[in-house]
Amino acid sequence: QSVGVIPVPFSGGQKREGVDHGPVKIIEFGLLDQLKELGWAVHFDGYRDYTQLRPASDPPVGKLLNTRYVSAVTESVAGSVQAQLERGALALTLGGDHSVALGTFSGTARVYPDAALIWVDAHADINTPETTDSGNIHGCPVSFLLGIAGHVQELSWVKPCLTPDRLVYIGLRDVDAGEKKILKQLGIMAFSTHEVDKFGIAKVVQMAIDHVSPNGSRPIHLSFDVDAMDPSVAPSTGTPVRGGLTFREGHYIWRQFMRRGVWSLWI
Ligand code: DIR
Ligand code: MN
Ligand code: MN
Ligand code: MN
Repeated sequence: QSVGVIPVPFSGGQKREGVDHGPVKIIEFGLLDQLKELGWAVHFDGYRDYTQLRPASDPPVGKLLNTRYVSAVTESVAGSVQAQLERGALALTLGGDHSVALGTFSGTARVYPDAALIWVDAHADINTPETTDSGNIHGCPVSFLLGIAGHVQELSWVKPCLTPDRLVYIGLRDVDAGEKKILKQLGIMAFSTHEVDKFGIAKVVQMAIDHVSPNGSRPIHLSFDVDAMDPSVAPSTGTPVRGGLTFREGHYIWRQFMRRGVWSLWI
């Protein structure tokens, strides 16, 4: 089994520098060797300099910040993910901030149009250009993927490629008011940390998979925001939220997805 590792050292989807160091650090700490030890054939093309895609001028589009930059980077990432999947590999994207999921899921949907999305995060990242308070696109990717963001010319390469029934959340505990309305309106299934306490992580993961991929019928894209984890185990995130997943709960989720689909990790 082959895995294509795609590092995306990018932080333009939010305001804090540093999240862009994630992929380099993860690889420096030995990810590629660890994957090889687990028996994976590892495909790694090295680092791309995404800063070259930074436009000279990138004024706000409504409330959205760095829209052109995010758009260029994520469109490129979509192509990289698509290329790995087309050669039959698993795509493992390392962010970077979560705006990059615009690229990872869009690239996945090009190859697997019925793909489901499991979003592990303290946040729902389903703000629209209207509901966002921060203007950070890392809080908005899901609304663009669902096609409920309205038309944003600068991000028009992103096509609606997800439906509410193919989306499920695990780990939510910091959801904006506008996001709560959207989740309710669209009937999106979400397991907050409350449900993790109530049912245990094993049952939650099973229910999540059964919901988006009944009888294993759909390929699954796992989008894992490291802020889903408790800050005591994963402090290096731009937006820590207390009360997160334990080290073992986080590991449990990853183990259950081994060989099930397409992974990505966000800092
Ligand atoms: C917040 C934070 N809801 C926003 N989102 C984060 O900016 O829209 N997502 N941190 O991971
Ligand atoms: Mn996120
Ligand atoms: Mn984030
Ligand atoms: Mn988050």
